[in-house]
Amino acid sequence: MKDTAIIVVDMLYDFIDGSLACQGADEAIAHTLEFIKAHRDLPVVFIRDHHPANHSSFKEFGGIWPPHCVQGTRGAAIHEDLAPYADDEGLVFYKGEDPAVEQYSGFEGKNEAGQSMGEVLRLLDIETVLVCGIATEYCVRNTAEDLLKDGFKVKVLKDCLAWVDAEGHKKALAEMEQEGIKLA
Ligand code: VGL
Ligand code: ZN
Repeated sequence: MKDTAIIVVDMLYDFIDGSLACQGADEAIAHTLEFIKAHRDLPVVFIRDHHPANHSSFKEFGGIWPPHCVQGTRGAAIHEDLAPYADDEGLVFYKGEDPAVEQYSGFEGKNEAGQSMGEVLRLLDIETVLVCGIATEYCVRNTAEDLLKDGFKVKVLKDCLAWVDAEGHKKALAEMEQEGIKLA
């Protein structure tokens, strides 16, 4: 029985070198790859922001972000160094597909079979989740908080994060720690 899973949030090209490139992304990817290789026995779950071209989070449609992670584009793809570990479609969860809804958290993301991440983690008997990804202040934080609320033990891998804003990143880490999320 496996009781720990690694959760990789939005390590997608638009957050790395694309329209919403985040600070620290290259280091975060290198460290995530090392971590995965050092823990080959742990399941790796991937979250993918996956927007239709008219998503309401885009400035042109009333939101605050440039267009990003549009379905079918390079920007929506998992970084090539990590992609080989995303070979089990059952462990890849898509979010942000409803044009009307901003969905920072991956918790309600759905895999190809329509199962939610929370549901699949339960089926796998996961108790502890090690969360990394992009961006600390948005999708990482919201995903970690939803997991904590649902009863998982949550650790955020500090060296495996990238952020929109350095101050926002630090503040988000401090607040997550206050809430009971561990930093590892
Ligand atoms: C994200 C902004 C918009 C994220 C997703 O993954 O943190 N940020 N969509
Ligand atoms: Zn998005």
